[in-house]
Amino acid sequence: MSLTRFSVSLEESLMRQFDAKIKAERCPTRSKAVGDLIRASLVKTEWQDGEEVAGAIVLVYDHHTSNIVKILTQAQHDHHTVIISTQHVHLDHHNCLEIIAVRGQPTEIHTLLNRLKAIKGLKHVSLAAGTTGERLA
Ligand code: NI
Repeated sequence: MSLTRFSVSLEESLMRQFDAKIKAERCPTRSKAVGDLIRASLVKTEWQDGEEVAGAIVLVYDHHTSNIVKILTQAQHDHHTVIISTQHVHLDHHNCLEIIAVRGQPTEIHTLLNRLKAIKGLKHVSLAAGTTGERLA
């Protein structure tokens, strides 16, 4: 991978804030931190532009909640085209963690996400909006 140098002009206060942030996050260099920001921005654009993307939906729920397992299974079957796999972890006697790996069009993934968010009894629903990596250096 060839590297290119470029210079950036920023307000001093913004640069100080950025340096404090990357120090706190133990990022080794400014170059790595800037590269990460650029990649995150490109991934965000992939989601906005309707490119094929990948990610994970995380759910936490009490499996004793009436019909919730049945409702979740039905929702996942209805959106099977964007679901790669589902991992179910029994956290304790009551709580389950489910990680749904997704790949496909952002609109279809958001349709699934919104359907899951509408289910009563879920304690947590979140999306890690990732990338297939195909369009990123
Ligand atoms: Ni469970």
